[in-house]
Amino acid sequence: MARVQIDVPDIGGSEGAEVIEILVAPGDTVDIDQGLIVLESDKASMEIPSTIAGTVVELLVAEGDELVEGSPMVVVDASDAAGEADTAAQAAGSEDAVAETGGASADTDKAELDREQSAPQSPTPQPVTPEPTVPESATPPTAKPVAASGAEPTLAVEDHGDSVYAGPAVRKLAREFGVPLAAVAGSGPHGRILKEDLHGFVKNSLGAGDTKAGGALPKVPDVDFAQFGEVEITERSKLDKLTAANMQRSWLNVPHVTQFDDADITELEAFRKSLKADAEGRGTKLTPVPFILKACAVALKTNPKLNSSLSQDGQVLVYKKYVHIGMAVDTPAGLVVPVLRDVDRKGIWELAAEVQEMAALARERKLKPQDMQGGCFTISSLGSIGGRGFTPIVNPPEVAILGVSKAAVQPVWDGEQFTPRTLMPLTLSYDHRVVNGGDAGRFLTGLVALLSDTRRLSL
Ligand code: CAO
Repeated sequence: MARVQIDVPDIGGSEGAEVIEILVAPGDTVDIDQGLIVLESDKASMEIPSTIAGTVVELLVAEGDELVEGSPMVVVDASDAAGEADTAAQAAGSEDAVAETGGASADTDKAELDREQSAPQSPTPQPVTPEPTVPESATPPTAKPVAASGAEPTLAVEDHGDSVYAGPAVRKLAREFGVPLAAVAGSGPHGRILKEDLHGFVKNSLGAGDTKAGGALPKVPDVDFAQFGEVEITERSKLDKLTAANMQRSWLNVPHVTQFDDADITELEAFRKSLKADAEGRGTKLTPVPFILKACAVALKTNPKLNSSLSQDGQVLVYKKYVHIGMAVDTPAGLVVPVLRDVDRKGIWELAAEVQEMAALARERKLKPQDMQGGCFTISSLGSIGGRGFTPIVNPPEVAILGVSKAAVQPVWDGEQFTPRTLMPLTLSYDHRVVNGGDAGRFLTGLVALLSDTRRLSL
């Protein structure tokens, strides 16, 4: 009897690879090319095959171990004649001895090898001197001839744990999808599971709303509310349905973070109220919104990342040199967001008139599609409605949105005493793929400074 230690072959690259699956157990008989363990590195998953036929005597690894080339994996006992011949030949590294076996081709599925690009070098078997301890009941191994070029890794292997036939690439994909391979019907030779089988399984599961396979959104079940009391069912407006789809798309795609602050608008309010008569004379109304628009335009110019958009593939940022700002308008038909153009180039009176005009058009449903396009940033002001704060949802492809809540007079400590100040709560939600906390913090702090001292708007 000869015990042979099989080490990890050249697996390409110096970094280690993790043992993610052990395919054999002590007492198992293995053939040449039969998978022993599956390793996974950052780049690939690969099955490491046995180079000899025999009986597994000892496992030298456990799942989770990090292995490198030369790490001992398994000890195999090759006790029958053919096996010993092969073993001796390989152990000695003798090409001649291998050739004497007839140089027959290894039992490797070449088509699979072509399909799945994971090809570590052959493991190097090393003889182990101590006497083997083979279970008496162990089935004698049946050695197979080895190709003159040495055994290539076999990708079509039997999963001894669950009788699943699949190669490492398919196993890796299944792990990524969270698909239990035992649930997938294989269409390959001998029921082998192919990538196409896995794709089909995932597609069907998504169609059936089966979330166990991963990926699909769990559905909220429909409920017959009439069983609990009287109900009235109404059709949703097209606008409401469109808004719902946009909100969900944003919520699912954009990693949101929301930042909070208060702007001290005491002076701004005094100034604004002093202009009330002027506003009436101009036939308009001066609310805090035009000041907020103007301050946002200045802050966007100073913090251009918040005036950018991310390309769909995430590779580039598009910085816009213009500052068009959307303004959410609450209408009986639903939410609409007309866009005010070139806010950075307009004065407060011009903006005040435009806010009124756009809000009126929105409520009368007279906005044209182009009136709602091209926004770089959005303001959602609930200041006239109330509330102390809310977290708005980013309006992609924009990367940030400002929520404005109702200003209120509050006591503020000035270092010596509490003084009554008018504070306006602001919340900034942003796409954290693009905007970092620092960017958002600088933007919001700058905005608060501008609104707290409107003289800065002219700087
Ligand atoms: N704090 C306190 N008072 C405020 C305020 C604030 N932050 N913002 C506005 N106000 C006051 C205004 O000054 C005005 O009072 P006065 O007439 O006494 O000055 C009053 O509230 C009404 O303002 P308005 O609503 O007529 O005008 P506006 O410029 O403030 O807002 C618009 C215009 C179109 C933004 C607003 O009407 C609107 O539709 N807001 C809703 C936005 C929305 O739905 N967002 C949620 C989107 S997500 O579902």
